[in-house]
Amino acid sequence: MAVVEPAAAVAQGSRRWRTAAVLSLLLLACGAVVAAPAQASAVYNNTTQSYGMQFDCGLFCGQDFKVASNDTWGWPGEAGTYRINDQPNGVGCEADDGQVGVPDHGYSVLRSTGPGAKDIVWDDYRADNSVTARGVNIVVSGLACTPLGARSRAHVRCTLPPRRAALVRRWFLTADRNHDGVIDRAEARRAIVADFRRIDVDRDGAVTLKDIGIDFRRIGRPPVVKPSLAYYFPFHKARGGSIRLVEFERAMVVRAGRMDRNRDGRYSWREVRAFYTQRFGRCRPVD
Ligand SMILES: [Ca+2]
Ligand SMILES: [Ca+2]
Ligand SMILES: [Ca+2]
Repeated sequence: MAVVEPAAAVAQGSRRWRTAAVLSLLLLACGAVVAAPAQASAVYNNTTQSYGMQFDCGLFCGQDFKVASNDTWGWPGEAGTYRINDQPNGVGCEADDGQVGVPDHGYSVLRSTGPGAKDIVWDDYRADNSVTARGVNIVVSGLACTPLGARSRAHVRCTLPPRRAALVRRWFLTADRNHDGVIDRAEARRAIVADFRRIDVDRDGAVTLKDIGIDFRRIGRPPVVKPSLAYYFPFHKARGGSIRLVEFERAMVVRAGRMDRNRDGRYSWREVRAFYTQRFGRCRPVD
């Protein structure tokens, strides 16, 4: 066994202490990153009607859902962007670009201003319950905001509102890791994996009701979490209490397939912008 001289032992101890301190600081720093609060994107429908909604939480992440009267729907993880797209009710989207979709978005509350499905406003809140937008008007469906309902696309011109365009562009540039202007299959998969990790709030490799509960508590108005994962993730089809990456990826790849117009397995900015313009664009007639 090697004998350590007292002075050397002190120096060695000092080095160990410094190493331990550095490691502790690194762990603390990593912990701070891991513990950074994700924010649920939630919709509180405090109206007398149910509404169909479109939700997007990343370039290849999103789904459509319905939120019933006096009910709540939400998705764990960081901010998302959504719009009402409820053709049977004849409701379109908020009248201006609004605040929905900014990174600090927490939740929205829908309120009735009259008896009809179109008589609603919504208020947007950050996760700390401060208001980002109040009483944003809802536009009746039609050319103004819903190209999906446009009868003749040959006679309308649709564009993405600036804030949403900036958000989608940011998603695109993040996903395009090699900066060649196109997202290939590998880049798309990495983006989907990153989205999955954001919604797997407790990082146990599966998305469960626990993740939803944790994240909803982080916004100041936690709803009662329903005992059905399929309510929050309609693609899940009630097959058990957890969603693994493979299931999430399968669902999101199907969704992304609608984006790949020329079927080459890659996503250009033009294709991505067209997809999101269809979902979130504003249209006006052209001569
Ligand atoms: Ca690329
Ligand atoms: Ca989890
Ligand atoms: Ca393509």
